[in-house]
Amino acid sequence: FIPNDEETKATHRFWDTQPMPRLSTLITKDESSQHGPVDAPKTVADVRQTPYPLPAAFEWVSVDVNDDEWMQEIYTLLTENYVEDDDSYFRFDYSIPFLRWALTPEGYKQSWHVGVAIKGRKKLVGFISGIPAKVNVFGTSMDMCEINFLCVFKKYRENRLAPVLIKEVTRRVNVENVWQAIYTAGVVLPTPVAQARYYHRSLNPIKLVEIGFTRFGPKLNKARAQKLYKLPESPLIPGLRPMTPRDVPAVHRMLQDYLQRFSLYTEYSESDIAHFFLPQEDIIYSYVVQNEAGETTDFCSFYSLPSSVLKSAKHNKLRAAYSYYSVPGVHSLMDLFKDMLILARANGFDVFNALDIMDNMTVFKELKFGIGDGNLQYYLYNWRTEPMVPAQVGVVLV
Ligand code: NHW
Repeated sequence: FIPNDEETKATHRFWDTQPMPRLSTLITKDESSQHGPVDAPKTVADVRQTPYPLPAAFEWVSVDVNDDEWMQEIYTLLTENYVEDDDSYFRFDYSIPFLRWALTPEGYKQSWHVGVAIKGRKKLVGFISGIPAKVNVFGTSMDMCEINFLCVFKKYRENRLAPVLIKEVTRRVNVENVWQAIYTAGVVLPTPVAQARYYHRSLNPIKLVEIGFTRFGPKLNKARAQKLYKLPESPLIPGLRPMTPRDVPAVHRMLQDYLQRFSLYTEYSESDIAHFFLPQEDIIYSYVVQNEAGETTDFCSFYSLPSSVLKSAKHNKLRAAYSYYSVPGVHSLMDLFKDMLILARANGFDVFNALDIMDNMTVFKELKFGIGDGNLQYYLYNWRTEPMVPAQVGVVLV
């Protein structure tokens, strides 16, 4: 990843104060080959004990995700204010059950679910979340925090509330003796470790055109598009079936073995495997292949993340499936992806999205994925390392 001139020269009032390598230094091999924390090591005793100050009208809340009213608040904040595409055609619409799933792996901490509320009211104007994760970077295994769902209510934007949320979550993470974090974002900030790109596979091409997600190329019309993207009714790999609790140890083994080949990956515990991969409708879809001897040989998974459709008279929701983790064994990644497309279509998804990370790039052409616009940057907080190409990245953040 090489930042462009504009990105290299941009000044960042907040990010330039953070323990991140400078964008302009990334390209010098000398500095980038030194792996390690950017900040001088600290102890919990060095960490500020009190929350950062907020404007008088606001207060901090550690959101209780088991409280339905607070979950509804997070949902409303995100569904009205979270990530949109550049032209505001779509906005992510993470469901409440999905958010609960994403925020509560074993060992999660309520204090890392950080909200800014209007004082004395159950009304959120900002949010950021962290969950614990063991992350391996070029062979070094670290307890990290995985950051996601940073959001500020539209009306309160550009008031430097985001830096306060980031500093406060950092403080709460440091208090637990954790000093590194991983996160992804569309924007280029100091300094990505990798830059990935989304690819999209149409499952319901007509709807995708109607909502402005895609356009028919010069040689396509409705009938041709339907024919081009047509898929079989049911999966083709014999013995492919939904994952069950009994598959957890086998999936754990397969995934851990497989992920070790990447320069950046999560070290899952068995409990994480059960939490993140056991199927839940409209959240996570996981499948294993079992051979005639009863052995589990392959694994594949995708998650459900719909978007609100903002500019269509005919549709208000885009149902998108996102490739999660897959482990080829007896069958190829191509065949696993093909079955995921079939299953996603059968489950009513309109599009199947995947990043060009891991070995995903090898399936896109044959399976008729098209390249998306915009990149997804991967970041490590307070960890200097070598830049990676997407094929070295083995982490998917939902
Ligand atoms: S990326 C999704 C982020 N969310 C959205 O895009 C939702 C829609 N946008 C908003 O809600 C996945 C607001 O625009 C946000 C910024 C809140 C984005 N990451 O308050 P100000 C994640 O959740 C910087 C990091 O005035 P605002 C990952 C920006 O460059 N920084 O802006 C999150 C500027 O700093 P600079 C971002 O528009 C990772 C400053 O914010 C950013 O009202 C977080 C301006 O602040 C982004 N996506 O609110 C980091 N977008 O230096 C975690 C903008 O350039 C770090 N900014 O002046 C690790 C923490 C834990 C460490 C533990 C050891």
